[in-house]
Amino acid sequence: MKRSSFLIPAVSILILLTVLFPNVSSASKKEFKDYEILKENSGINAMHICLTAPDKMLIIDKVQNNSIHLPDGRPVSTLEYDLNTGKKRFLSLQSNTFCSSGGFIADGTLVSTGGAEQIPDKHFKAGFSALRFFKPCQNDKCKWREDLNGMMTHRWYSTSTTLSDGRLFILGGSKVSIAVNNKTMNNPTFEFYPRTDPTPIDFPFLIETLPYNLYPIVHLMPGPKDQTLLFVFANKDSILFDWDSKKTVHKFPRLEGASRSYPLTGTSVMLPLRPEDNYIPQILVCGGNEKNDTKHEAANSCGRIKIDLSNLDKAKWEIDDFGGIPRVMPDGVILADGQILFLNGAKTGIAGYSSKLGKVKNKLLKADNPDLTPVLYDGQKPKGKRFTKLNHSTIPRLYHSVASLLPNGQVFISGSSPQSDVTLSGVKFPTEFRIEMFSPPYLSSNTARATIKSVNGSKKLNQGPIKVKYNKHIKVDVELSDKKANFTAAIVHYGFITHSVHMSERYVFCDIKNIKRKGNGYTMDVVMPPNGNIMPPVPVYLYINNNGVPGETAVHLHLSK
Ligand SMILES: *[C@@H]1O[C@H](CO)[C@@H](O)[C@H](O)[C@H]1NC(C)=O
Ligand SMILES: *[C@@H]1O[C@H](CO)[C@@H](O)[C@H](O)[C@H]1NC(C)=O
Ligand SMILES: *[C@@H]1O[C@H](CO)[C@@H](O)[C@H](O)[C@H]1NC(C)=O
Ligand SMILES: *[C@@H]1O[C@H](CO)[C@@H](O)[C@H](O)[C@H]1NC(C)=O
Ligand SMILES: *[C@@H]1O[C@H](CO)[C@@H](O)[C@H](O)[C@H]1NC(C)=O
Ligand SMILES: *[C@@H]1O[C@H](CO)[C@@H](O)[C@H](O)[C@H]1NC(C)=O
Ligand SMILES: [Cu+2]
Repeated sequence: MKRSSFLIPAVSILILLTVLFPNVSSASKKEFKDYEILKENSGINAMHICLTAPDKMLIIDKVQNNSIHLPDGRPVSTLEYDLNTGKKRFLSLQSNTFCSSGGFIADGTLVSTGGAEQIPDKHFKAGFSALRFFKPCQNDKCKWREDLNGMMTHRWYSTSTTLSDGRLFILGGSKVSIAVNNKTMNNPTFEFYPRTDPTPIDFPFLIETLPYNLYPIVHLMPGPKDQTLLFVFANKDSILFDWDSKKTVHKFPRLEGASRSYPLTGTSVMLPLRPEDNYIPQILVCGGNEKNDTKHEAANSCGRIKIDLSNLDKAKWEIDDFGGIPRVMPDGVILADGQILFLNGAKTGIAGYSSKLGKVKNKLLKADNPDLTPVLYDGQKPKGKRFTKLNHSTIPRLYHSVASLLPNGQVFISGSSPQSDVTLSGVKFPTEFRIEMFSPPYLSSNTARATIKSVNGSKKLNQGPIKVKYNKHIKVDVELSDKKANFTAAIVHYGFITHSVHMSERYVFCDIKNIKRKGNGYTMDVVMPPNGNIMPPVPVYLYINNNGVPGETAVHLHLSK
């Protein structure tokens, strides 16, 4: 019980009481506060995060003047945070991870890609072409392994995306750390990990989209097994790219209005994929700014495009507002029920520091008027009815802040570091180490939450991912008192999260067959998606929802051929 709950002990006891005495549930449910600030903070800035186990958040900062140190005296730049206990396990790296990217590969290893310049006085090497490998483990012993020249070129602010074959596609970036990309420093190429080509491969789209094209948005296109297509968006433009033939196969119309890429940073999510819609994708791009201007109001707009590959000429952007709130540097988190939570960021300005890295404190703010109010987006509703404003937070989350869904349906929120180095006081927006657990509205619903008891015959849940295969039916047993249960099932990959880009984030609904009442619950067959283009062969979490309310905890699975 304790393992699957990320709450402070007092709340855990209430949850336990709920399980033992379901009738007191309405009393305990009120304990899901909208924002709970955890007792233990992150210790370093959560510039990049990635859930590597159901209760382990891997946090990656840049190399900066953190007050916690490794045994060798260097500042900690990465650690594993235990969501149950708040314990931090410090990890060591030799290279600078400043503004890097990452993603999982088929064997379940997280690969961190790129970074920035060396920091000689802190004994960190350049991370521009580094690859770093983290293979999650059950014994708290796993460490980073590094290959300082694992990539063929320098990549700062590049994007990594897991492909259907379980490789990583690493795109773009600049050759140095830079306030706005330019022709000289641009790296308009891509490469794969594991490497298959002798040189980086040209990607002219990243020349056409200068200067606002860093951290390009990439979504793996769902489709048949041997399809090899990516949707790539930068600035205001987007294409379909075939990574096998290495050719652009379609150019979409321009998304008019704001620029959406760094430093005029917006965000993007692919809406949940549904078997009943033949997995036809719809992509949402929201926020950003029209002008490279620290005082200019951010964009209150979103574009949404449906991409039916059999009728590409019909793919047009539909413009919506952004829930009535202008927002630059938003995070887009697909929640357990498939709705999208947009949060973090600011109402005015752009991303970045105002001064050169490591020199002066940021007196001149690049962004201001923090967006404390998240908006919820229901993609199934008609335009004009999709957004709802939620309760506001009290903590500004500006440049270098993050958010991720968790297996228990809550959202992990951390970071904010708009200064060039750790600055805890004397500035309007200090470096922020506090972690918030946000409870979406479904956690205050009165609907009973299912508890998954076994998956494909295994009762050993969330102690390492359970291997499952594409296209197969897996038997899932749940405990649930509700006699009129209304189930949906989904598998979710949270991805690698940094700078408003949720790399490889993906939500796929699964068909359910043969639902039967069994004991004090149900048994059912959940159908895994057909192939790696629907969900790549990576670690995912299985959610069983009742009337859209997620179960007590999702279960860690690993899809493979
Ligand atoms: C949202 O805020 C209102 C007013 O402060 C409060 O009554 C309500 O409980 C909050 N919702 C949640 C889920 O905490
Ligand atoms: C780093 O922090 C130490 C104290 O923790 C302080 O003395 C030093 O000035 C800081 N360095 C920079 C570059 O901010
Ligand atoms: C590109 O940026 C670099 C680094 O900031 C700068 O030195 C260079 O002059 C810029 N080049 C152009 C063509 O703007
Ligand atoms: C963006 O604005 C900054 C000042 O904030 C300026 O130094 C820079 O040249 C501008 N870049 C472009 C491409 O307009
Ligand atoms: C269920 O587990 C068995 C081994 O116990 C395995 O052979 C089978 O492929 C698994 N089913 C799925 C859907 O992965
Ligand atoms: C079942 O739950 C879904 C939400 O997940 C809802 O849209 C649907 O209306 C519900 N069906 C019934 C019969 O209540
Ligand atoms: Cu950055």
